[in-house]
Amino acid sequence: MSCAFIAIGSNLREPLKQLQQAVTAINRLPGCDVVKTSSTYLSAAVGPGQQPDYLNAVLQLETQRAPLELLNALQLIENHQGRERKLRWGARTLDLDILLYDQQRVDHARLSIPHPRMTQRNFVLYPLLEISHSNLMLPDGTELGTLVAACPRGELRRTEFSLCPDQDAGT
Ligand code: A4P
Ligand code: MG
Repeated sequence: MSCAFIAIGSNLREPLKQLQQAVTAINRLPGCDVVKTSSTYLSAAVGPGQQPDYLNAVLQLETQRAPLELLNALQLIENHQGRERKLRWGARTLDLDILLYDQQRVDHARLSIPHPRMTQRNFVLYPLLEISHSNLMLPDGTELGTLVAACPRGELRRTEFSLCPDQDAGT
């Protein structure tokens, strides 16, 4: 069993519902259990043009899926929730990024782990810290606490909305 951390984000079509639906869908994937969910965080979009604010969170998974198999499953969930890929960093109903997968490094045309931009993003680092600990280590030996200390919290705002798996799923 491996441990993976997934960043989830949405800034279109009821972001909270998108994130809740995604957590439920991930938790239902064979060979994947969502073991922790962070709070949700609001932040201004990093990207081109005027975009709505994002709602972001981080999940911890226990998974039997290999990294690429996990990516394939996450992309199907993105597509199922109406993800359109017109513009890099454009507004989206759902983005699912694999941040870390055990202590593995993956350097594949379709998959880079650790996620290359995670170290600079407050909307990734603060929710990750909430569900892990400051001595969580990246494969290069950097500790999460060091990254957080170098990344201002800025306008990132924790909300009261929660993302429990199967919430509102009618099960
Ligand atoms: N890919 C490579 N590595 C990974 C990985 N570790 N996890 C590939 C997931 N996918 C990975 O992603 C493009 C390709 O990256 C995928 O086909 C996959 O094979 P995408 O989701 O189609 O497009 P994207 O998300 O627009 O591109 P990118 O470069 O991944 O964007 P980022 O860096 O994820 O940024 N602002 C706020 N406030 N909150 C956000 O969540 N997110 C983004 C997206 C921009 N601004 C934001 C936020
Ligand atoms: Mg993405």
